[in-house]
Amino acid sequence: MRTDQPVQIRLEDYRPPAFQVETVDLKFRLEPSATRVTARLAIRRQGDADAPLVLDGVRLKLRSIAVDGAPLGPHAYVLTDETLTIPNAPDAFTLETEVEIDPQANTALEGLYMSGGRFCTQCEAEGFRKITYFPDRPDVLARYSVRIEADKAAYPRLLSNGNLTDQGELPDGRHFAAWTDPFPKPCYLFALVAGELDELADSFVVMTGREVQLRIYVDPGQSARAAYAMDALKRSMRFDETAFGREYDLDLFMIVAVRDFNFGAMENKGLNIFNSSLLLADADTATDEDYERIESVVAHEYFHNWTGDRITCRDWFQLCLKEGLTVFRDQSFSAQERGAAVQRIKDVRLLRARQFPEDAGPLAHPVRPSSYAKIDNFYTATIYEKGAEIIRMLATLVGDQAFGAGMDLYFERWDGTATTVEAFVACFAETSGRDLAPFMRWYEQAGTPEVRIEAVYDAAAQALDLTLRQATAPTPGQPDKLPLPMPVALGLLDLDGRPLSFVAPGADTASDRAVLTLDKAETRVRLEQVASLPVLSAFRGFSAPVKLSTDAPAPDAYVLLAADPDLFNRWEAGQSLARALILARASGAPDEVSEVRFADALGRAMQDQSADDAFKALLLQLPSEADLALEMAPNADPTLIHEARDGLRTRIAVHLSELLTRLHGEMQSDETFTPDARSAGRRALRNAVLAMLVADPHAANVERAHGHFAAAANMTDAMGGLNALSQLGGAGFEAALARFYDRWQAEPLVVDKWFAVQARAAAEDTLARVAELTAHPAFDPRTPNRFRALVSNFALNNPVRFHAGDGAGYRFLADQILAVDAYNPGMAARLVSPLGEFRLYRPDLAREMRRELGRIAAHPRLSKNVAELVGKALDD
Ligand code: B3K
Ligand code: ZN
Repeated sequence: MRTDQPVQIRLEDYRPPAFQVETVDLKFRLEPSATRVTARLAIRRQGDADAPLVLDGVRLKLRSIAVDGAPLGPHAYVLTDETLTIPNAPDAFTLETEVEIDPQANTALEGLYMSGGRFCTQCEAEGFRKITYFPDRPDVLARYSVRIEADKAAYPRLLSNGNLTDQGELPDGRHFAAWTDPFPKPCYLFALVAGELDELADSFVVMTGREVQLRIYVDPGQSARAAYAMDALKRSMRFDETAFGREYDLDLFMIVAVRDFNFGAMENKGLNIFNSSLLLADADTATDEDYERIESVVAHEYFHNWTGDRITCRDWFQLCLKEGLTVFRDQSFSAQERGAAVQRIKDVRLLRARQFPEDAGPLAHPVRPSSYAKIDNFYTATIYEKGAEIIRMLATLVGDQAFGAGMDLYFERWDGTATTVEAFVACFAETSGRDLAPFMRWYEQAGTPEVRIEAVYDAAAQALDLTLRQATAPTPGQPDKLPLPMPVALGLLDLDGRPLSFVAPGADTASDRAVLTLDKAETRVRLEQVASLPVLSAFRGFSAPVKLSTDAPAPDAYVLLAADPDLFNRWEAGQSLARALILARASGAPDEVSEVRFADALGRAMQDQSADDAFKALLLQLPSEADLALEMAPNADPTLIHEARDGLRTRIAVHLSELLTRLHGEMQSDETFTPDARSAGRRALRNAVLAMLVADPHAANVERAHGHFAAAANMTDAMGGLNALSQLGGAGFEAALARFYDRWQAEPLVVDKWFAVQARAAAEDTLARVAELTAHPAFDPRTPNRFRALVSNFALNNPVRFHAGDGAGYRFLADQILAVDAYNPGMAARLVSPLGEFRLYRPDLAREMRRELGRIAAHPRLSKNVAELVGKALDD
């Protein structure tokens, strides 16, 4: 089906801006429904002499316009809904405009809007055009000064980027603050916040000895809950100095938490704005997972100061230049703080859960797309997560030293500019002396490569012959795929699990590990001096984002699960064993003997004294239903998958009942809560053990789950208990829910969890319950956190109920998309992807999914955001 699609913007059409803006003076007179914005821009022509000046502007009421102080008559400029054009602009001049905007009515939460009675902004990607007329593109870098005027009682704090240069009183109970940001920046990094906020203050001495003031602003009464974020910020600042040689540049760094925010957080220069769910935490109201996310997002936004703010993107096609790289940097930080193997497993789990399905569906796109209608639709797992994988491969391929030198070169060469992926990769080509042209294909080619490894051991020659093949399936618009250069980190073990040495091609000495490069469709490699029949451990640490299959005999995976020195592959072996067992069940042929063997292997792993609790918790979690759907594609049946996965869990719970019960008891702790990685690991393991135990819901286990919930002294344990009870359902779960709500109804972030646990419940009546909850007095679809807790969670994290056989889940989601699209297109568009995954599912389900996409497409008033995604999905 061909659908009408919004106009596409193309990378190949990129042209430098005709005009640069050198300085921007903004003056805000804040009123909730009639804010006046005066902008004085120093503009200089840099392109063609006859090019008109075209500024972006959306929903602005133009009050006045002047060039070099002289008001422009109505014939000197042209206004449309989206632009202001001055045909005969001088070469260098000052443009002054005054506009009126209505933050109160801004429900899209883009530009200047109100949240909880405060003003705040979100400009990335194209929100600044809703504040004033401006060339709203990232390659226009200017120095900003900002003056904010507002009622003092209602808006005691007035914040913007940079340093505070002036403040004072005004008549009529008003006041002002003036801010100057000395670093040139694109307008998407502009920020303003005004309102009543409590402050948490601290400071940090950077590596060259300068003291930087740190401030976190939160809702009144909440500052104690920002302590962990402050701690994470200081650790991030130190990490960027030690790992990347980058220190903070301004004298002040501020973070503000707001309740209404379309996504996680935003890296505005010197004034990060955060969704409060990613900033506020204490033991009573936040789980260890919340703490972990806060730590990584605080780091991510802080790291953007160099990768994003100091060096930004030339155009939005280069989004991965800042996002993939910054995710790579925050993952490196988390690996240091939380343990490399555990972090790697979590990162790969996320990649598989979110990015692999994207790559397998109609919305597949390259890490650097070549066209888009709404760039907001491209803040995807592909750009972020796969973008980070590319940087990781680059580091593996060129080696630590050339990678470090390449990063230094990048920072030095491109500081203060808006640049491209090519410019970035060229730095590593220079420092490593390698030809990285073929590597660019990772940025240009969509789809997950499938790699197959076949191994033949030649006992007489003591050699292992490996054949590695790669292929990538076609994706929309890219029927033919080229081979990609990828690092293959591997090692050998003997059948008893001891490391086995070998000589890799080109190596002078024997080792038990090597990194090979696969850069053709097929490569043959001979490993020499292999003393006995080996077990191959390939793609250690997930050295490339591929789907791997091998011809290894099944018992090899048990050797790896028990003994691989690479912990990632130890976990991976467990996952692949579990996957095979679940798929066997789903196909109606459970392999009971192997199930027992697998359960025994898990049991032994649980008793391994040398392993981290956090690692064991991950081992105990079976592959997700989404993961399994990918394996079963194009005939995935979510009901079968759910039942098969549950069935295996029950078998493990029964088989390991004694061990798990003992562990659950032993790991209980009365220590005061601390969010450190070791304590969090213990709680994660105990919660994972409970989740497994309740798969065998006999009376003692049910009682154990109730006990766990009732005795919880922190939110991590309470949620562990509540999640386990949700698996059991029935009156016990209802009572726990009621108690939970009673206790926490005044805490929005906890109420979000209350909605989320119900949306994720596998019970048959979940869809009806979710629909009912949309009428709950605490449900407000205009608050993104609340909406996501209920609706997005249902669609993304409850496959068995979302994919109900009668299509009711799809209808519900389509209705929600249409309703939300009317006031917040960005949020609505992010709900399209679960419907876009129809290629993976049974034909009858796929048909229903497409039908709902069609119904959305037929709606007379769709946003560009939703229209682009729905159109692409249907064109497939
Ligand atoms: N750069 C922002 C994301 C902006 C999303 C705009 N639709 C947060 C981040 O990646 O750090
Ligand atoms: Zn980012």
